[in-house]
Amino acid sequence: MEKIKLEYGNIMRKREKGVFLLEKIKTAGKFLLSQWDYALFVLLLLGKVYYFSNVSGTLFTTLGPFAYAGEFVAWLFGGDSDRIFEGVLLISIGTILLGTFWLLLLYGRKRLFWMAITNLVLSFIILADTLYFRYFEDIISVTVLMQMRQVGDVGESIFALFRLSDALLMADVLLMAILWVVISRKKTAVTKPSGFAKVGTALLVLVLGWQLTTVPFNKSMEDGGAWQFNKLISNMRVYNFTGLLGFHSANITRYIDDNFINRKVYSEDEISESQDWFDGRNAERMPGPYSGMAEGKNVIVLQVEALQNFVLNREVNGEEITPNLNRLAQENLYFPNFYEQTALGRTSDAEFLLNTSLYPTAEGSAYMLYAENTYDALPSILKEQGYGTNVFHPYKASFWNRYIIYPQLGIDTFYSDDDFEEAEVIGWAINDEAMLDQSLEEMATFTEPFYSHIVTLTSHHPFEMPEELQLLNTEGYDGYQDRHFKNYLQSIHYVDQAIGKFVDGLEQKGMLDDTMLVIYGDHSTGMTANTKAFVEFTEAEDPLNYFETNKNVPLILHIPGAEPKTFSQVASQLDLAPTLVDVLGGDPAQHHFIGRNMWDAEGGRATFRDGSFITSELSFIASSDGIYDNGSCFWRMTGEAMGVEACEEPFKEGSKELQISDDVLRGDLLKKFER
Ligand code: GP9
Ligand code: MN
Repeated sequence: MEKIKLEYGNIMRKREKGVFLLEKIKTAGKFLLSQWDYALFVLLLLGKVYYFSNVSGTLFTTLGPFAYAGEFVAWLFGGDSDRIFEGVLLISIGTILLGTFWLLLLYGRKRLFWMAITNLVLSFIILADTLYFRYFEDIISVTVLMQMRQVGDVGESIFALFRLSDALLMADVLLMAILWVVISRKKTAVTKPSGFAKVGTALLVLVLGWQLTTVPFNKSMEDGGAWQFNKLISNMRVYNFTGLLGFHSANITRYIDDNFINRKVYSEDEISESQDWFDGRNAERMPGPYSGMAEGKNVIVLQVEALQNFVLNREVNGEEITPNLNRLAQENLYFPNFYEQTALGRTSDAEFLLNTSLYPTAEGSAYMLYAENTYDALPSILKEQGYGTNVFHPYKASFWNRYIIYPQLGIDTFYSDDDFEEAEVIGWAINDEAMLDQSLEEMATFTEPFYSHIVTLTSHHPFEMPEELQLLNTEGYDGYQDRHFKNYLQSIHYVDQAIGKFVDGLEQKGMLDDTMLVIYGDHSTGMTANTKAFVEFTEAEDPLNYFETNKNVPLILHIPGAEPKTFSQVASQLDLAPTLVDVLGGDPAQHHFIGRNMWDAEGGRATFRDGSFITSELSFIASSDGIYDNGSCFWRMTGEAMGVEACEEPFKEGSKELQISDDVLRGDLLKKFER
């Protein structure tokens, strides 16, 4: 009897335990279910960022919801489902969770209130980005907000871009507000959820959000994205790795980091030391032989994508690669020893060198990183001399942040992709021939004098041309391992024709005699020592030749009335602004240019971002570890390797210039100099 009783008690206890556990699960389940409002809120926000991705034509995900769920589960169990990482879906969910998980700690009216506020803020950001994108093809960054004065001018047009569907982005905010008012009036008792359940759920969501944000982000960084993310080509490129909310937090973090946490504050002494350096440089300036010769003339600067000097005056199967540039070089002033100094900012760095005569930054594009700075820029200087200033470039205005920095540099009008009429697209944009033709037609209507900077694009890597425009006979070049070199020749041959037509057009319109024309290449082709054909063609087998060939771009100057002449001195993109100001009748010594007058045959030196340099006698190739002693110094005449001591003097001068330039940018020093 005793035994039976005991067993009965055991069973009862077990049963009670089971019931208790069941109760717990039920409460937990109930609690989770009661979070449906939060889940709905997350879904709504996800829908909104998806809306932005649709408007901006960017990739949200490549899979439909079911296929996605399938692949996701497969991935969770160790499957190799990389497609779930395509687009910004995962990171969008992750960042939404990170931004909102704290709402789970609240309940009842309080939660609804804060949910409505969060919704208002986030929805407003998404709406603002949507409208902004329609106009600028860009996301609103801190820099954009800082430059609101310029953006303000187009404010009206932005609102004209409002679509009825955009109202959906804000509709639920209104609903939430109404709901809140209704609930506030009713005095219903709400049961307080257990603190454990609240905190547990919030923590769970926080961890989930963190994982969904960092796993896809780290993955894309490892897959080669880090370079693009850090280089800051454009905000939209960053967005592709972070999603919309992620973009804003990365952008704000970077801004705070640069401007507050890691900001170098320059003392009065440092500022005046830097100013003294410029004074010293200006004291050395001498007027050149063409000083003032083009005063009052129009200026057209033709910056040609990836045009290098090695193609000039060279033939393939008996045919000139660049007959037009060869002719122009022969009939005008030609600098065969002109070097490009761009760094990570590629085309934008070449523009920056021309405009400011400062070095590009080592961290990324100055156009992106220092768009708010004060500059002593060529377009502004010419503006003061009565010039109308403009840029023609048939690509997205937001690329390289051009539309933001141009007003800062003194550019009045920027003709970007939408301002050109439709024409055959080659590579990234409408072809150079059409672009140059349309630009010329527009220039012919300008009040004189004008300054036009044209940035071409057809000969962009990978240099592919449509069959019918491959007009150079490259027979015999087909056998090479890769087609890059052959494509490059075809592409440059085509661009050369387009330039020829453009110059003929200027002549026919009677504009050439009133115009100073400047033609140069922006940077190297990106072909490396592995491109056998390129190395063979340029005889760049040894490191010195390879180095010099890659940095060498042509410079041709047409100054009305000047006799043709070839200048053998070393000059660089940094020297463009002071040289042009001098020829145009201004005084470069009144400005803050690091470059020199190109006519100074003795002092020519091209220093590159890593400290390497070329002078008429010496070439120094800096070592990638940054240690001076590990670099290589050459005597150029013979190609002989020297001890590094022989290169020390020009290296030090160049390094000083790089440091001055970096200080000017980091400390926005031009604003602080006493003028
Ligand atoms: C696009 C163009 C790109 O606007 O500047 O050229 P890149 O910088 O890649 O040489
Ligand atoms: Mn370029």
